[in-house]
Parts: sequence; structure tokens; C-alpha cells
Amino acid sequence: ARPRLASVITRIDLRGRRLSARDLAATLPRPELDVATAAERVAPIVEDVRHRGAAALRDLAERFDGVRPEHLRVPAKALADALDGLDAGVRAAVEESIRRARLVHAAQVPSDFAVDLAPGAQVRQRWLPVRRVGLYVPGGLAVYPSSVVMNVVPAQEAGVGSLVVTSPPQAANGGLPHPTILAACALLGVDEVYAVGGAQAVAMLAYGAAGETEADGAVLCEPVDVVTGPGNQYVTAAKRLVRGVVGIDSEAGPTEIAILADAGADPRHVAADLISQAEHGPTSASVLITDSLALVDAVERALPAMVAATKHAERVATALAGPQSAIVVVDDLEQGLDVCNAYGAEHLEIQTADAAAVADRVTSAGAIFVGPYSPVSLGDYMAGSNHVLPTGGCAHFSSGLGVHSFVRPVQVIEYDKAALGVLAERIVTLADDEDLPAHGEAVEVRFA
Ligand code: HSO
Ligand code: ZN
Repeated sequence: ARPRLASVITRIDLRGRRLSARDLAATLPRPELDVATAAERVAPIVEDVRHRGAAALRDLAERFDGVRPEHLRVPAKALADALDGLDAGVRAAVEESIRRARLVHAAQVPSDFAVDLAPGAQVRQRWLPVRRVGLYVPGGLAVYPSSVVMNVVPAQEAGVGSLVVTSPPQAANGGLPHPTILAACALLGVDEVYAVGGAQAVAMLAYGAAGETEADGAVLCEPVDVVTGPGNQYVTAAKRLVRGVVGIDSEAGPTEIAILADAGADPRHVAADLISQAEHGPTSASVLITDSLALVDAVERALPAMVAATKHAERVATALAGPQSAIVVVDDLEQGLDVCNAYGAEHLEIQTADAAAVADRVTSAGAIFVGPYSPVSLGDYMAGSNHVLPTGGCAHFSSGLGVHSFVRPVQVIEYDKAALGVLAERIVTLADDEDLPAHGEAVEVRFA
């Protein structure tokens, strides 16, 4: 049956209304993630992997993925075969994606510094890469080789020495992960890849796993220091459980696109971009913010046929009709910017006159796409920027994945005798004030 393509996108008229940032944010609702319920189901799985290692991983694969993998660690030959079997056009596209991402992420590497506070008194700061990271790649409906690139490249450019990818085993692929995922790993030079999915994969990464068979070895997988990558609610719940044992990236909710546009924007481009991210799933959010009623009319007129013509029309229509999507009419771009900044979209397109100047005034967004020829799809695949971005308003306090996700600064303190001597009395004063006199004595002993 032909899907019913309502594609009625709600219109919210804010003209003449002065709302606080909080009320503005509330006019664009967001889905709530129910991770707590999943956590109850996930805790025993994590414990099982922790204690039984590879034996548990095989049992869990049988239960959740419908296949008992012979090789939990993907053999080198399987990676090479996947690369051989990769379509030449897809290979060229992934290579260009990697090349551009490398250029941008290499530029992200932060600089060390040293501050001389006085003669003989120096504090330095060095950025240290994390030793070993694990990247989770989902294997369900969404198989995104582009996401392998977006997770692996920043870790590599950060100087992470040891990098693991894990993705669910697929019955259709002989108990190995999806071939395009394997090929992307091979192109990126990642040779430690596991056929492990779900919460059990997160447990394996966080705690490591003992081997079961001869092929597994005594240790199947060493623990990592940071786990990144999107996943379903169980993967997310497992990441929350192991946080503290390892570092994790922010949680990836449904994708969001907001477009700030004026009368000069092309309605077909705007409609196509709204549709493009709605394609990710029925809970995706597509939001147009504009001061032009003519644009609103034109977009509303263009949408039904464009939605009907697209392959995943049904979920696109559902996403556009959902309460998380809207066309927001504002008095002017000033108010439009207020809405954008209050919402803090994962992706924000600026399709206005002087787009770069308008973009400079954005204070909250995961990534900002400037002008008529920078659609979100460009950033999803090829721009060089990262597409793992904060959703659900997390852009207000966090950022997308990047080199910074895999490095941490360490401060190095070096004072000589004279430089310490200058401060001795002050240190003793503060130490006594905190009733920690031994702190002061540790300084005084050097001058006695
Ligand atoms: N737009 C998604 C990423 C993606 N799009 C992968 C296509 N493939 C979240 O930023
Ligand atoms: Zn996308």
C-alpha cells in the first residue's frame, strides 16, 4: 500500500512574541531518551562479559545477533577480502572523505605551551593522546561506513597508538560484521576489528575479554581507555554503566537539522535539506526558521511531491509531521538567531544574505553550514568536518567528536629553589589556614 504522505509540518508563529531563551527552546520539543530501563537489562550482560570473556560473547551473539561467531576477532584475511570486494566508486568516495577529514583533524591538534611566572618558575602544558580507544559501529538498519571515518580519523590524528573497532556479527556475512564496515577499517589501516555488538561490545572494550578458543588466544581483547561511537539504547546504557572505568563520548540521539533562511533562500534546496536528515528515521527533527512567509509557502508547496518522490518517503513523512519538526516564523533574523541559539541544533544551516556574518553570531550549534552550497549532506560525508555531533541540546555544553575527544592536557610544574623560596611564606599561610600544617612544613624543610 502507498504510505500516507501527510508531511504536514507544524507551523509555529513567533511573530510579535518576545520569549525567554528557555521558552524559545521549549517551543521546539525534543524526544526523551529512556536509557534507565535499558540499563537494568544491560547490567547482567556487562557482568557476564566481565567474568566469562569470549565464552559470554559467543553466547550473547547467538542470543542477540542470531549467529555464533567462530572468529570474534576478525582475521586479517577477512579485512583484505572486504577491501578487495569494495565497489570502486564507494572506495574512491571513502578515500576522499578520509583525505579531507585528515586535513581538518590534523589542524585540530592543540599546541603545548609553557608559562614563565617568574625567574625559575615555569608551568608547562602537554597534550597527551589516550593510549587505546574502542570505536563501536552499529550494524542494524544503519550501516554507516562514513561514521567509521568520522570516529577513526580524529583518534589517529590525535596520536592514539592503539585503536579497536567493533561491530555486530551478521549471520548473512558468516558471523563477521558488515563487509563495508570491514573495508572502511582496512582503508583506514585499522587491523584490530571484532565481530561483537550491543552492550556486550561496550563491556568487552571497557573490561577486556579473556579468550575461549585457540584462535582467540589467552586474551581476546585488552581493555581500552575511551569508548566512542553511536548505538541503540542498550549500547548507550552500557556506555553509561562503564563510564568512569573508561571515558565515553556524548550520547547520540535522533539527528536534527535547523535551517535559518530568509526570502532569498531557494525553497527546493531548503525542502531537500529538511528531507535529507528526516531520512535517518521517524524521530529525526527538521526545523526551518524564517522571517519570510513567501518562503514558508513555497517550502510547504514543494514538500509533498518531494517527500513522495524520495525512497524512504514513509519515515521522512513521519519525521516531518512529528512534534520535533516545525516551521518557525519569526519577525526578523534577529529573532531567528535567538531561536537557533536557544535550540542548539546538531546541524544548523544558514541560508540568508551575508550568511557568514550571520553564522558568526551563532552561539550554540553542533556544526554550522554556511551559504547555499554547504548542505548538511556535504558535512555528513565529505566536507572534512566531523559528523558525530551533539544532539538534544547538548551543543549548549559540548562539541562534536574531534582530536580533543582523544587527548587530555597534563600540566608540568617546575620551580627552582629561589622561585619556591619567594612563595614559601604564602604557602605556609594558606596551609595553616586550611589546618594542613604538614603542607607548609614540606616547603619549609627545604630552607631549614
Ligand atoms: N547526519 C548523521 C550522520 C550521517 N549521515 C551518516 C549520513 N551518514 C548525523 O550527523
Ligand atoms: Zn545524515
